[in-house]
Amino acid sequence: MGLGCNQGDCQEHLHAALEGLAALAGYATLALSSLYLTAPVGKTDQARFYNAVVRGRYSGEPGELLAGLQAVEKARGRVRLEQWGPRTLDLDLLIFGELVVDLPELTVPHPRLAERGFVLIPLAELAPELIIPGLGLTPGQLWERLPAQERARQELRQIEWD
Ligand code: A4P
Ligand code: MG
Repeated sequence: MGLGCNQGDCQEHLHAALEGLAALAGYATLALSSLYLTAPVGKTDQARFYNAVVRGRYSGEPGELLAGLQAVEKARGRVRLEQWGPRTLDLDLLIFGELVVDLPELTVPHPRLAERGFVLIPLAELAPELIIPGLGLTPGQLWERLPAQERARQELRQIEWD
């Protein structure tokens, strides 16, 4: 899962998200990446994001996990005002084992994962050898494939978890 926040006390929102995830039935967290402060991608005139990635095990269906993620977002007061706009908490389902899903409500692997350092760099920490289903490359290879200028623009900075 990808975790993002750029509104309010992000360390607090992200810690609450991790607790919310841990409380989902059938879900267990296996590993948490470092925390990164990152320049906004997509809609660039907004505050920097705090981003991290968690790896977990889930015993149910991907659609059920997505519903669980949305319930955790909602519990943190997330209101959807604007696509790609500021948010207290964004939880994205990045990868679900070997699965490739392309439905209106759920695309896995996450469709924009390959252009996003805030996903690829923390993912590379947790799973450097992972070949991303449907893309055939590791997170590090996908990152290296991006133009150097774009990588620099994303300004990934590793910071300490509180
Ligand atoms: N959806 C489909 N597939 C998925 C998936 N794999 N994981 C659907 C999660 N959701 C998925 O998402 C809109 C709809 O996507 C959901 O109803 C779900 O059915 P949303 O979270 O409601 O809306 P959003 O997050 O505003 O839009 P979107 O398109 O998900 O945006 P992203 O891709 O999440 O990007 N820059 C930095 N530096 N760091 C960030 O974290 N995040 C975004 C948001 C933009 N720029 C950023 C960051
Ligand atoms: Mg999202």
